[in-house]
Parts: sequence; C-alpha cells; structure tokens
Amino acid sequence: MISSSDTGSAMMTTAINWHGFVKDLRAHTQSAAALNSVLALIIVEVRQLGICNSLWGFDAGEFVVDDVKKRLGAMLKNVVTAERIAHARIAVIIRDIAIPELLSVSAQKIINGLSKPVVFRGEAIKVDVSLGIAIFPQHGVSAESLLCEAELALDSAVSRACSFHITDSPYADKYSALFRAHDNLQQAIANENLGLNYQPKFDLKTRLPVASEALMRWHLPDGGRVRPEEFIAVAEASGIIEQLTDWAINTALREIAELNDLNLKMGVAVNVSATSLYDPAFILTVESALAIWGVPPQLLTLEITETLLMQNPRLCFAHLSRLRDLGVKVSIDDFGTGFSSLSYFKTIPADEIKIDQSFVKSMEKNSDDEKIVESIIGLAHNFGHQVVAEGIESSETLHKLQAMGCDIGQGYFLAKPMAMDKYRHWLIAEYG
Ligand code: G
Ligand code: G
Ligand code: MN
Repeated sequence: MISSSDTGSAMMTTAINWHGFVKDLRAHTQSAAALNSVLALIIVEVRQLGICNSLWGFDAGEFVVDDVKKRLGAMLKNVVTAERIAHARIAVIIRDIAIPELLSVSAQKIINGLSKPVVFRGEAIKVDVSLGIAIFPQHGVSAESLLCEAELALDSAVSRACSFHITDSPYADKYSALFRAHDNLQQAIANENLGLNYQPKFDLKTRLPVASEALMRWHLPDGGRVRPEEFIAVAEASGIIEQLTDWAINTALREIAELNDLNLKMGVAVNVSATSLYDPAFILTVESALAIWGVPPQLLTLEITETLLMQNPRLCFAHLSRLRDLGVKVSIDDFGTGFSSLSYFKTIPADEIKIDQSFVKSMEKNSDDEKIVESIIGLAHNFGHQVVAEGIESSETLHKLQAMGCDIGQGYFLAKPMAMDKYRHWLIAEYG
C-alpha cells in the first residue's frame, strides 16, 4: 500500500523532457535569429544527487531537482523555459540578453540562489551545482550545437572544479560541420582524408634514427589540415575514437612494413588515447594488426599521455601490462605534466619515458627546467626505463641532453614530422 506522504512525493517527480526542451530551444533560437537578439542556454547539474538519494531516499532527490527547477524559473527575469533534460540536469533558456558579458554575474546569482538548502521532511539538504553556459548566436546557431557547447562547458566546469564555465569558442559548430562534411569517419578514411606524418626519433649517442612517431592529420578539402589535438576530443566524445585508433595502428604498421621490405628497419610509435586503452578489445586490435601486417611487436611503441594514465591507473596499468606481454613497447608521453606520485612510478608498466617538451624547450632559459629534465633522466634510468626528450629545438639543448645521458631525442632541430613519401626519401637519402 502506498502511504499518503509517498503519494505526495511521487507527484513531486519532474519528468525528463529532453525532446520537448530541444523543440523549445529550436523555436527560441529561430525567433532570436528573426529578432536579431541574443539568448543564453544554461545547463545546471545538481551535484552528488546520487549521494542525496542514498542518504535520504529517491523522494528526496526528486524533491531537490524539482525545487531547483522552480527556483531557477523564478530567479532571473527573461527565463522562458526551465526543463529537466537528464537525471541530474536542468536546462534553462534566457532570452533577450542585452549584455552577454554580464552572464557571469547571472551565473553567480544562480549559484547563490541555489546555495540555500532545500528542506525535505525536516532535513536541510545542501545543493551543490555546476553550470555550463553557451550563448546564441556567438557559440552556436542551431539548438543542437548550442546544447553541445553548453554540455562541453559544463564538463569543463566539473573537471576544473569551477562552479560555472561559459564556453569560449564556437567549437561544436566548427567540428559538427567538419563531421557533417565527411558523413562518417569511414568515408574520411576511404577518401584518404586522414593521414599520418612521421617524426623521427634519434639515438642520441649515434645520432641515427631508431624509430618515428606517427602523428595523425585530417586533410580538409580546402587544403587545410586539422591537428589531432583539435579533433581527438570530439572523436572521444562522439564514440568514434576506437575506429580512429584502429585506423592509426593499422596504417602505421602497414606503412612501416613497407619500409621493412626496403630494408629500412624502423620502429614506429603510435599515440593512443586513454579512452581506447580502457577498452579491453584494444589489446585484440593491436594483436591482430601486428599479425595482419607481419610486423614484429618490438617495432611497435604505444605512447600514452601521463595525465590520462593517472585518471584510472589501475585499469590502464593492467591493460598496458597485457600489451607488454605481447612484446609491444609502452611509452609514457608528456611525462612531468601529470603529477604521478613516486609510488605509482615504480609500478608503471613502461619501457620508455618521454619528457614533456615544455621542459625541454625552456631548458636553455630556465635552470629549474634543466634540473627537472636531469632528474627525470636519472629517475627513469634508476627504474630501467629508456628516456626520450621531445621538443629539441637547438644544438645547445641537444648537447646538454647528450651530456645528461638522455637516450633518445626528437624535435624540430633534428627532424620535423613528414608525410610517408618524404620520410621514406629522407631515410634513403640519409641512411639508405
Ligand atoms: O601532431 P601534433 O602534431 O599536433 O600532435 C598533437 C597531439 O595529438 C599530440 O599530443 C599527439 O600525442 C596527439 N596525437 C597525434 N596523433 C595521434 C593519434 O593518432 N591518436 C591520438 N590519440 N593522439 C594523437
Ligand atoms: O604530445 P606529443 O608528444 O605526442 O606531441 C607531439 C607534438 O609535438 C606534435 O604536435 C609534434 O608536431 C610536436 N613537436 C615535435 N617536435 C617539436 C619541437 O621541436 N618543437 C615544437 N614546438 N613542437 C614539436
Ligand atoms: Mn606523442
């Protein structure tokens, strides 16, 4: 039997109305476009709703969401819609924004207004929120791109532990256009719009190239090229990163196998995003790619960024160990930026440490950075890892690194990234 108070709180439930909200947002962006006015989309996330549910029950969680929604509707003038769009998220549309620069003041007002505890059955429940904000037309001209912007801004607020974030660039519009232009990734690959550039890595004792790092490029029809740091995040968010990583590994191994056939036996390093590494199927992808292209596993290095590794070290370490069991080498990229503790360092299943280029580039000017580089080299050697310095831009830096006993070097001073044709010719001309 349902008690009367249960019935009362069940009625408090605010249904998730994503479709209704998107329809509203479309209508409001269209009228704002017609009236030449500015509107703001704010996504409010109620933090720790799960904890609230566990402590006080689901009724309490629902009550909190409903209360936040009501308060949001009443708090600011010009709020045209406040809808629950996900379990812990409420989206608000504010129209006729006269001075977009003042939105941060509105955001602060919302945060203050929501900081007063919600009282549920005599309990004062403290509400903690994060806000993601995007502005029409500045950050997106469609409802979808605006939503994407606001969601990204919210993620960014949450990951930086800030209470709110206003998106700073029209990122989604640019990339949704990019993705639309190519229909899907398969087509981009089939049309050979993706390519790898190879940047040599040199043995610093012999100055001979020992391997290269494969760096992905997206070639646009207008001749422009997009660098991975600009599209990897989008690929991760849209779920096509596995295909991209798969493509990068297979392409790199195919091209390296062709070099092997020419007696140019060179290793290759492929950058792998942590999202791909988390996937247990990734190990199988690597194993089958090695078999397909007939490349000995020792010639493949996988570079994983230290920061990403430290977000879930247990899972990453387990998968990296299995990759090393295949005979593949593991390199910790951008080392020095991820604050791994020494207790982690001793257990990292790695063959190679790549010192982040920011330290290497400023070695000449900054003696602290020089000390950091020297310390990393010593630390890595003590744990039996090979050390790579990336971002070598001058002969002074090169000589210092050689004197410090750094094993491998990479950088514009030694060689820039090259397309495969150029890389092959370069290898033949210099070392063939
Ligand atoms: O290639 P630069 O030339 O712009 O590379 C920028 C960043 O993108 C680097 O941090 C590099 O590690 C990363 N990167 C390059 N190619 C790939 C790739 O194939 N996959 C992933 N996940 N990252 C890549
Ligand atoms: O994060 P990752 O180490 O994978 O980044 C490699 C990136 O560094 C690529 O974008 C590559 O083009 C770039 N790079 C390589 N050598 C140098 C260098 O000497 N100077 C600068 N500025 N960038 C470099
Ligand atoms: Mn790298």
